[in-house]
Amino acid sequence: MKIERVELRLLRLPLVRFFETSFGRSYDRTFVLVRAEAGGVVGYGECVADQTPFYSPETTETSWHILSRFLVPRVLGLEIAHPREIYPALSDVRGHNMAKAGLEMAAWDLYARLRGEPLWRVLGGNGQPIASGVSIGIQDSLDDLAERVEKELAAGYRRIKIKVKPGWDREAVEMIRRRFGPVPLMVDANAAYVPGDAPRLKALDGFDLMMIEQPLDEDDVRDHAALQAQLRTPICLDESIKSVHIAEEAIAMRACRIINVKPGRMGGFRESIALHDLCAAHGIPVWHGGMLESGIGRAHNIHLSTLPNFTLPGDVAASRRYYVPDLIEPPIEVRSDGTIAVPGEGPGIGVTIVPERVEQATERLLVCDTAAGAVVSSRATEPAP
Ligand code: OSB
Ligand code: MG
Repeated sequence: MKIERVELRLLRLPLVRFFETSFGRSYDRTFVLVRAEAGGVVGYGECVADQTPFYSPETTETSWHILSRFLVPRVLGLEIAHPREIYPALSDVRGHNMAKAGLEMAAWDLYARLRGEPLWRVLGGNGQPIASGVSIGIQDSLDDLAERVEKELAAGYRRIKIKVKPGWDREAVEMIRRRFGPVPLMVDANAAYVPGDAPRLKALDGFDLMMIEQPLDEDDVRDHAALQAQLRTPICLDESIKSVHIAEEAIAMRACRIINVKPGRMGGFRESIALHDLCAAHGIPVWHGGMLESGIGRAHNIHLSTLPNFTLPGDVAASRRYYVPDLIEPPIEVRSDGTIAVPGEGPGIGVTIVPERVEQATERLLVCDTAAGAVVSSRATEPAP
């Protein structure tokens, strides 16, 4: 397969409802959509870098820069037998895993479509429905939080995750246990605590949480190990796990008992599969994280979630929690048993993208074509009203 043309689009989509984490509140999502073409067939990838460098150092603009200036030129016209060759072909570019993943995942979708196969099959999954959980952001009040939890449990989701930070942790968990009983519950701190907060985190030990996600800084793998030794609740690492190598060290140090897989954070599917396999070999269960993806990135996540070691419900939920309308039709739906079916409208990611909605959300467009050797056209548009 030879990628002959790549289109980058900067899209902006308003969120149905704001999403707040320990690092801030968002009302919309701006991201780069990658469209790769070979032999008249097209594949898509969604780059999950955010407008702000608060979850990771990458942003929408750094991903645009790295993709257009360094990554796309490395794969355009490159003859490859399999998309697993993409990540190594980008290895002289250090870091920028989200930018790499956007392009690499478009190549996997393209490869599956060229073969006429669903993405899950080329990834090594089983294509069965996945168990879905929700990530509920920090709210203005505990009553607002209770309302959100009630709504998501009624929708059937298999576990509730709430975002926490110092000052919005124990009280929130206590309220949920008091009002909703022993529902599957976990918390995600997005690195909001420091090692000195250990007593505060130990105070959560009595609430039978499934796990505490990323309490400390992403570089504090050893501090996570020290914290895990004091906690009964399993620690799950998210931000820290930026490579298979770091995951090996974290597992060896017992810094976590669970790992969250996000292809954007890992640099794409190749490294995500390697992480999945490493965890399986060490008895570490994994679940699929979310980055507020549109239906396109969401579809990728669902396919990967059908690999066998994804034994815990992920943050891959229905479209309607994020974007109405979504970029795809029909939207991703959760069923009353809390599962999501793998989209199967055709090969690859198996969703139908609505071109007018993509066009409407486009703020910038860049087309790179092998025929012309480089960029053949570029257009900047005003944000859609
Ligand atoms: O830490 O998992 C996270 C969203 C943006 C950035 C980081 C995270 C999240 C979520 C939302 O928790 C998951 C989702 O619903 O897509
Ligand atoms: Mg997280």
